[in-house]
Amino acid sequence: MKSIGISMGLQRSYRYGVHVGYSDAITELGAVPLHLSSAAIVGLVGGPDAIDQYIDKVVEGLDAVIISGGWDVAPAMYGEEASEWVEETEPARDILESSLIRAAIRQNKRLLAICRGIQILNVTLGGTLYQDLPSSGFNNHSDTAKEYEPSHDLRFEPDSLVYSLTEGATAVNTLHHQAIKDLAPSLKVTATAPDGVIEAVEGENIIGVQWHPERLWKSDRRHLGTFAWLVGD
Ligand SMILES: [Mn+2]
Repeated sequence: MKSIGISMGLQRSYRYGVHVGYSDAITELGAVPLHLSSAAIVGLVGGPDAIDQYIDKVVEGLDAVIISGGWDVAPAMYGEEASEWVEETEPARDILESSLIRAAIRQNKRLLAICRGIQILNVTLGGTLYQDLPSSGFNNHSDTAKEYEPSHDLRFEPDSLVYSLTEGATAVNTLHHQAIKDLAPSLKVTATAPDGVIEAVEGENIIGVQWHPERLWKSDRRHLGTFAWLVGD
């Protein structure tokens, strides 16, 4: 039985948490979800190398990793000052997830990065983010009234993995106010929104999506496809 790591983050009530749709998807597919929070690394001494060594051991025990949604990535992670539009951040989570991403890539484990996940993925691999979409000239991508249903269309690269996995579902929910700006060199864009916002990227054993399939698959099974890829052989 496969074990799938799922990152989680601080909630506004100062409890660690993550939407149940991620773990339910993994359970539905016959694998075991294991949640990972920044509490795993805050007590480690020895700096970044010690964190990477520890997380490398953690990932050795996993078959694949989900980097989940959450608060904003701290702009310091991509060398910028935070603008007035940046909301809550959790710097320890940025460090945890960057380390998980590097370990998964080193070990050729599959990686599914969702919402905040696609953003920290891009930053970890050398890219940057729009700190806020509406104030950067894009549409509002935070449609919380449609958390569990499609809100905007997608334009897929037709030969992409994510297009084949989602079986023609061309509209998605949208619960983000940041997005990829400069793309990391090792990633390619495989879907965009009508206003040009990057909505999916792929790399070797990596899929990143800006939408939330964990909140769509129970009403539309096509959105289980990316999780099925993650758990598959
Ligand atoms: Mn969107």
